[in-house]
Amino acid sequence: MAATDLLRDPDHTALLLVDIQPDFMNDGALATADGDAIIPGVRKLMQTLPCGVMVATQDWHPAGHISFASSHSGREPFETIELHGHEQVLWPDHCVQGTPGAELAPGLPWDQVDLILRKGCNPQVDSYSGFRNNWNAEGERPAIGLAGYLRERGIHTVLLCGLARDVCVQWTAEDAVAAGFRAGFIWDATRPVTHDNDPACQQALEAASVTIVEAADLLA
Ligand code: VGL
Ligand code: ZN
Repeated sequence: MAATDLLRDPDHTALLLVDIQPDFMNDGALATADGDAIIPGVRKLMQTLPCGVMVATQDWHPAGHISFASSHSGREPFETIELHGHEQVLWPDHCVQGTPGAELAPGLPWDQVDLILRKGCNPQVDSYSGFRNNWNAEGERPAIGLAGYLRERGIHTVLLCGLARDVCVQWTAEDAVAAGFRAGFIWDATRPVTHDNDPACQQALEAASVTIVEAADLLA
């Protein structure tokens, strides 16, 4: 799908701002590759992209969250374990509820956002996507309300930006398509936690029918 097709119907299009929080930015607890660099582009999108709804997600973990390496004795950040039958990366402590690193990043017009949706609040389950938690002990990925919200607002297309490209933005985009939305992934308004994941990330997005676009294509 061409970028211009994604913007055919601004009233029915939402901008999703995924996890733009200090802990994912330069010098953050779980820094992406130059996350700071997306801020001017995201600001421009928030100010000028014609869309009916803006939603921000916020990674929001209780202290001692199961995804933290520090919660597993003898484990280091970025090791993987099996959790509820699936591979789980163990992360450095990040986005702990109420801490400065968990706030929405400074320098963006958050007042204009319609909905701020917090995720990752269950101490025993991780949550990458803004639509669903990762798998729980019952092998389910319970939805957290975003699809219903967007549908009630008449949205059929979502445009995604934020952090991290290869984790939460990717999972949110894939789940958006699975929930029946058209999805555009604004590549240059994202940054990865793992740089060599870019080809795999692109492939996964294409396989999921997510359209990869550049901000300039949408603002032209
Ligand atoms: C994220 C790892 C752990 C993200 C959140 O926002 O991409 N990554 N928690
Ligand atoms: Zn997290």
